[in-house]
Amino acid sequence: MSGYYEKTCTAPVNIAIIKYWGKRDVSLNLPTNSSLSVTLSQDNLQSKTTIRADPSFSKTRLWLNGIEEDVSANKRMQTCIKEARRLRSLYEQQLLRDGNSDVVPLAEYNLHICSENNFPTAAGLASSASGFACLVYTLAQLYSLPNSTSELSLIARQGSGSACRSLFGGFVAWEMGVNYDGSDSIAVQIADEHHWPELVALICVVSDAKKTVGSTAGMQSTVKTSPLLKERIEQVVPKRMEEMVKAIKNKDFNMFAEITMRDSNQFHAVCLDSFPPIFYLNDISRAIIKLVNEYNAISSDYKAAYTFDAGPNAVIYTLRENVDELAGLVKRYFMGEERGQIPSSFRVDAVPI
Ligand code: 2P0
Repeated sequence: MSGYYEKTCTAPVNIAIIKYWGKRDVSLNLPTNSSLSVTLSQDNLQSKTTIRADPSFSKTRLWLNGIEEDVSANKRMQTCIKEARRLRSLYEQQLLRDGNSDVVPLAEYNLHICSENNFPTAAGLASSASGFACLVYTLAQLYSLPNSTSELSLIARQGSGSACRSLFGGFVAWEMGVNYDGSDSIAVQIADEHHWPELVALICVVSDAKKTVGSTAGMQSTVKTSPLLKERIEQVVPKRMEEMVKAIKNKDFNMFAEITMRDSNQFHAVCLDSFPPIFYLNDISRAIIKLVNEYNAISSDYKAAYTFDAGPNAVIYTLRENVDELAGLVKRYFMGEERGQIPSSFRVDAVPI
């Protein structure tokens, strides 16, 4: 057997509107609550991964944004590769049972994996989500796996929780599941990327700096120390998931906006309720919240909805008809002559769904 097999794929970033924060099983990445996100259009923020399988490779190697990393030190990456290989092995056995004599034993070959993002990795814009989704999707393509996207989401989830949602476009729920082995903790598509074309995300990059508290460590601290988290996962999120699905299906921006802002607020509230407290928002983030509230106050319906992940950068969802007005407002407020303490790296980009 000679020659190599290679695939290149891309995967997009997703921004949660009902946040994942808390793990009930750290090694399997099983969450304490379900979550829901919007996948942004591929062209703007994406990971791109090329994987080559070659019988002559002596070991599996990995390059992230052009720099070689030690795969053996990256347990989550190894888990994803191991799981994809296991599925490929099963598939090869199936093909052999079906009488195919020319099955390539790809599961045995070592891999060279090159992955890069077209946005700054440190900007806190869900690079692990698009990165692991891309790794798993590219492996699935390379191995011609017959598995469904939700089945593949089980693997991506073990790389990074939020990555399971980036395997679908549009509006995606990650159902927390109840099984101890995580077999029902999967991503499902609520509506596809064509469902609500009027919806646009304004990405406001407040800071390129790496986050101070990593997501995994932050979540573990919150699970251990925050009494408010219990209230959130038992009393708040289940109802919110149902309401958000309705809002999306009905394209009800008013309902969508209120739940999005409330859920971002509560996620940062449980961070503050952790002990010691975790702060992800900064003064500019809070000024963005104030600006969106003031913008919304001028009409009877919401026209914009902010959301913040584990960092100070804002994503503001709005409808296409308001994009120019809102982006103009943000730019005047944060990028004008009177910018004061606002860093020169501040920028705002409109990204379709
Ligand atoms: C989310 N975040 O739902 C939430 C909102 C940040 C705030 O998922 O440890 O990188 O890899 O499972 O997915 C960030 O955490 O954490 C995240 P791991 P992940 O998008």
